[in-house]
Amino acid sequence: MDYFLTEEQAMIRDLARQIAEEKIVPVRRELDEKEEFPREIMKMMAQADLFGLFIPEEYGGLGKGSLELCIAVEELSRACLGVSTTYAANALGSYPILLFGSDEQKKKYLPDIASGKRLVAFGLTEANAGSDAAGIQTTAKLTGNEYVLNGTKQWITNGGEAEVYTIIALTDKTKGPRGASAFIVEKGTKGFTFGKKEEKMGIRASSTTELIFENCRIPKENLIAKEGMGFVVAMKTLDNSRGGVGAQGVGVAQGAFEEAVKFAKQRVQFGHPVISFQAVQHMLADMATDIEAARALVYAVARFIDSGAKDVTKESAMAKVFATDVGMRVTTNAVQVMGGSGYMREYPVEKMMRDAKILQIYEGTNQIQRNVIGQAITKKHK
Ligand code: COS
Repeated sequence: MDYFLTEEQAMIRDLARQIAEEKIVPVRRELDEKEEFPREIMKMMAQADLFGLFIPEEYGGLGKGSLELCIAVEELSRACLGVSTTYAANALGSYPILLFGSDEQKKKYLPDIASGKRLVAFGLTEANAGSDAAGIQTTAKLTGNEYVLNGTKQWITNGGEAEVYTIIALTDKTKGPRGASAFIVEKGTKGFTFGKKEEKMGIRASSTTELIFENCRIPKENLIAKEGMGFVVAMKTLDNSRGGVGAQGVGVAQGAFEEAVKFAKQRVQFGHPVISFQAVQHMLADMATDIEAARALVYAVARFIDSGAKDVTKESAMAKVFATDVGMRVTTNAVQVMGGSGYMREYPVEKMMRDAKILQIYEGTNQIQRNVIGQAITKKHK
């Protein structure tokens, strides 16, 4: 379907697709099996200016928006969700600075993010604060000119690999979500270490670790916005990035669908290619329809965000929940269409199905997204 992309948006799509097909597809299985971080691929993406897409021109980026980022994320996800997660989590980690940082903070960090020199990670989740994000226990205490951080963040994408971390911690334990604040912490700061690299079901090329803060002192200038604004920074960050998770769902679904069609044309049973059977065609028809609907919603929400709309909470949750459910459904059905072959590691769809599962979990489970949408509807109609 024609999504009326500008010439520039089509160029971004073609560039990301070329990198995906030439550089990612040949190594994705190896990266998955060895749980290897895609450092070389990140370098190539940096050379292609893909890290600068969403960074304003005045800070060394290309000044594009959510739609361009979603287009790039979709193409990378069509090849490998492990790689696209690394790339998308960098944007997630950058949003607190981009949306709420001071001019000094932006000048200090955004140019290196735009060039791909420094990778970013976002640290909100803790052992006892997943869906209940306001339940974090990591603290940040102002002592003289420094904040002292204590606590542990869990399951942080790009952990250990990123140079810059945007962290949500409590500056006032008595105030609940209103006692949270956002900070920038650089790798190498004394008292900031990493836990072991997690072993995951999917997206195994991406790095996931704990972030451990033990009397970690950071300059007070590293506070983002004001004390007490941390929960809002986190929520607005997620509002801006959840569409990108939707784009991951579209991309992985597209990749799996193409594999299933290719296979169904070649596989002969009962004397005919299996694609000639109506049972298979109906599955492929549903998969193709799901993908178009998800892409249309993700692009529409990205355009809505780029229009400067103030409140995109409900819409970004809708894009995330719909497109990632599609990602899971389509990858599962791609395995089904390919039968025994689909289940074998020789073909890429078993990896795609394993990878897709995380999309229904991270950046807020799909149950939480439905809560968010439900709360927005309730608020509007009360
Ligand atoms: N934008 C701006 N402010 C927001 C907001 C948003 N999208 N969502 C919530 N807030 C504000 C609320 O307005 C409220 O402010 P006040 O205290 O001034 O009224 C405050 O934040 C707390 O909101 P709420 O009471 O809704 O918080 P809950 O503790 O009930 O949180 C949700 C519920 C669903 C919002 C939250 O826990 C959530 O999104 N969980 C999933 C977290 C997640 O995505 N984790 C993944 C980590 S990153 S991979």
